[in-house]
Amino acid sequence: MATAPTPDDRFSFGLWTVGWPARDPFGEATRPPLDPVEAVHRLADLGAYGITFHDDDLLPPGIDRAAVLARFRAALDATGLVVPMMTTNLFTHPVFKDGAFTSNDRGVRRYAIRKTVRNLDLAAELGASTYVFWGGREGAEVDSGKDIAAALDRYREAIDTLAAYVKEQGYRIRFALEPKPNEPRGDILLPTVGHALAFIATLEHGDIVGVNPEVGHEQMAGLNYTAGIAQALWAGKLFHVDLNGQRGIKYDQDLVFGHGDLLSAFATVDLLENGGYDGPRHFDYKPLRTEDIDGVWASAAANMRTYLLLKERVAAFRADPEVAEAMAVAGVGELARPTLGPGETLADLLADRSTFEDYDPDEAGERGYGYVRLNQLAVEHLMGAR
Ligand code: GLT
Ligand code: MN
Ligand code: MN
Repeated sequence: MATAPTPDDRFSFGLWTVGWPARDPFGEATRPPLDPVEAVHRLADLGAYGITFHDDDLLPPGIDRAAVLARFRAALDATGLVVPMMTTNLFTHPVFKDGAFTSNDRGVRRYAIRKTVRNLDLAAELGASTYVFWGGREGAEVDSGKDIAAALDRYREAIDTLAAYVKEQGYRIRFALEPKPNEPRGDILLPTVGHALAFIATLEHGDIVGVNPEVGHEQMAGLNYTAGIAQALWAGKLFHVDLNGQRGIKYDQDLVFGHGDLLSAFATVDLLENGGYDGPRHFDYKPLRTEDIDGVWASAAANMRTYLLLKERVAAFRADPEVAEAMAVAGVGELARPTLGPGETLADLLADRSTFEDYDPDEAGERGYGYVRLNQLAVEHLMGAR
């Protein structure tokens, strides 16, 4: 049985997750506001190591910043909880209705940069090493109303300007762009991990910019989350992850991790644990609107417990000799071998009759890869049947 979470597991939660009062487009809040200091204590008690937040989650406009920060820092000190990531709210206020860094209104774009710089200073002060950019309002509903090329120019301008600032200040902060295909905008810029990676490749300061892929956001686009973060890892750009659950192509559900596509969550944990990711395991979920405050904490614990149970199941899967055998049959390891031999040139390949003249594609085409058996082994380990 999985042990209880500890700070070594590096589980973190957004303040906006457990603190969501469950107001949705159709109904009022079903839960009272949560004191951020209580969130710190409860998350620490549950075994989390980190808490993350938007500027306005902790410091809404008009609040006594110094007093709130002093209380919050005292709670961090008392519990040992850290702030590994911070981000900016560039979506709630009406000023951002047409976007922040990509609003058609230049004044809005300049304000968005200022708002972000202010919170970057706080992130440096609190020791956050990752700064997330989720551009939920950076998009459009009307094709002729948004010049996409110009919007991408402005997006690049903002990210490069802010990244240059971080470097000038000597902050030890990296940026992580969080893709999402739609909601709240009809279509959002940088809708998938692939779009974000392509955008990052055009940046002047792209060396400190990576991605923060969210399970549900990729699945809303019908994509394979694990494959997406695998490509981000391959590119050296998986700076952070938002773990949660989603059931198919519909609105952004933000379910508990594993409460959507469980087999995919199994593969995700396998990759995160064995693929070289060393960042926080950050949960960006929403406790269901039906839950009371006890249900909120039960759901927070559920994310971590599910992750640890999957980690245990993944270890058993990897240790099973039958799995190793099925992988060998499928040629999983064989793919790591370069297609050309050491020092071999294309001319050598062309001269090698075994690759073409003497190669029998019909015979090679008869090979079975045994992927179904391999997947069934995964399913059985996942179900605790092996
Ligand atoms: C918002 C969004 C999340 C982002 C958060 C960071 S805010 O709740 O739905 O996916 O990660 O800005
Ligand atoms: Mn998210
Ligand atoms: Mn989401």
